[in-house]
Amino acid sequence: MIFISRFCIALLVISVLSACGNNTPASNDIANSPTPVYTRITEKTLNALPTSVENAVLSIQVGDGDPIGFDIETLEALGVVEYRVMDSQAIGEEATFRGILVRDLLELVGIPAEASKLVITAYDDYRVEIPLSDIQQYPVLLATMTNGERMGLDAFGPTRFVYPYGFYNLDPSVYDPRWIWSVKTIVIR
Ligand SMILES: Nc1nc2c(c(=O)[nH]1)N[C@H]1C(S)=C(S)[C@@H](COP(=O)(O)O)O[C@H]1N2
Ligand SMILES: [Mo]
Repeated sequence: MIFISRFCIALLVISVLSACGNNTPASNDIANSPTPVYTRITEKTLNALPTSVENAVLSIQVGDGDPIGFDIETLEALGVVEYRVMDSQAIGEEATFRGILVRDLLELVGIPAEASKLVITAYDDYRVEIPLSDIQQYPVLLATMTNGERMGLDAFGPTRFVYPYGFYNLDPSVYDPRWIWSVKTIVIR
């Protein structure tokens, strides 16, 4: 009898321990989302600003500084992550977006202390302003791939801002316009 109850306690201890060690993934974001938002695909290998990029798809400008051109490969050298999200606006269904965290791009180029927003323009001349707080709070993507494919201008590329809808409570009337596609210039102001 004693043997059996000891055995039961041992079983209980083992099951509790294994449940604890169950590797429940913690949120990978600064602002707490109930579930981890993104999966990391590659690590960062880029640590210096690119110079004389030939096939730049976009430029980023810090204040009144010179625009810094980035090609897709250089952007992706910041480390690629992905998440799946409903894209009701452009594609009209859920899609897996792969790209870099805008946060990582800003960290590379540097954010002036007085800066408060990003002013972004697209190849179709659409323009939107995004508060820097978005980038700090949410894992906003600069996507370079949708469902495993590069995006041409006709597929909302070559790069596109993607917000983690579904992981956070983001009001579409505020955030839909911030899903800017075909990004041409980003100015930190
Ligand atoms: N490049 C670009 N991105 C854009 C837009 C655009 O016209 N051009 N429209 C924005 C707006 S206002 C919204 S609501 C969403 C969806 O636009 P849609 O409803 O015109 O498809 O994408 C945003 N991103
Ligand atoms: Mo819109």
